[in-house]
Amino acid sequence: MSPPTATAGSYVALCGGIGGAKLALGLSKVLPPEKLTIVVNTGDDFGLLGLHISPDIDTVLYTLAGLANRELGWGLDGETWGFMEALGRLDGPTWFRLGDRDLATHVLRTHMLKDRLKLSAVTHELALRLGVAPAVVPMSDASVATLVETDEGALAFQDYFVRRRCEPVVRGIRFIGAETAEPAPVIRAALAAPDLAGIIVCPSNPWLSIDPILAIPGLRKAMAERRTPVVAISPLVGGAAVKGPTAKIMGELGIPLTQSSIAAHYQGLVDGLMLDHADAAEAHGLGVAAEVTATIMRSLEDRVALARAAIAFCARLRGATPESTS
Ligand code: FO1
Repeated sequence: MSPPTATAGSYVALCGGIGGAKLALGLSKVLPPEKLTIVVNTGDDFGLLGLHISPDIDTVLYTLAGLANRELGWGLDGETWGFMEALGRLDGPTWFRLGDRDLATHVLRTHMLKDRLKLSAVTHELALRLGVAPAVVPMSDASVATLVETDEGALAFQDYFVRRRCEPVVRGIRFIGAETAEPAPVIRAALAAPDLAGIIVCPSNPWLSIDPILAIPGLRKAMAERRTPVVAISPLVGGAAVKGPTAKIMGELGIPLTQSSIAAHYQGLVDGLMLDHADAAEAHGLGVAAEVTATIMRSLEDRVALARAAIAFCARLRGATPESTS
């Protein structure tokens, strides 16, 4: 793969965990690192055994560092589970699996936060130490917690997602603390950059992974005020989610499993929606520009191709000739 060119404008990507990280990796392969800011959902963050755990940040960092556990989608490659075994023997909580290698990240992050570093500074430091060059930024330094209202009552995100395996029926989703949270300063700067060429909403779960980011008023406002295209990649292919509980949640919230629903969800915020060839018949009447492409990312080549297509779509919406990113 040839190196990225220095001529491209800058891009901001909004990203959740596994699906988002795949596209973030593709973007990191085609853009110079100083031209890419990846804003990561922290609504999934939680405390366990005194540790501050930021699952989506870690998934993005590990993926960009080439260290991700490909089987699980989260955690580190070559992981061992001695800590979990010992914890189980002591009757400690084992529903959320912390691998021996991964544990080092949680311990160090927690230690740095106790030393009064902000989450964005800690994330920057971890990225440096893992050799991740693009800016990976938590959506806010303030705590914002995703709360899932279910038929069994309100559940903290990881209780719903991991402990209950997304089984309870979702009635609504809230983001506790979002109203007063400010975007991390790096995000404001990236969204105000004079060369900002596009904002890319990764194919993460719109309700669970992107909405927490958009729930931060300052971030939403900065996005609404920008003069550059925002494009989203649909997480649905052929009426089903590529991964995770997106389709189940949409069904439970009474939302049809269509590309129109995704376009409607992002209405007023995005200028374009990218959908898979399988959904070409749905490309008209979405109320936003549509781009039909291959959105399923199995290989690195797929990730790079989708990143290039998203950048080219931004260029098309700007009315510009696409920059060379090959
Ligand atoms: N997901 C699971 O389904 N089970 C786990 O035990 C689990 C542990 C875990 C540990 C560290 C980490 O960074 C992520 C982990 N995840 C686990 C993934 C995570 O809960 C979700 O994928 C995200 O929060 C949703 O994006």
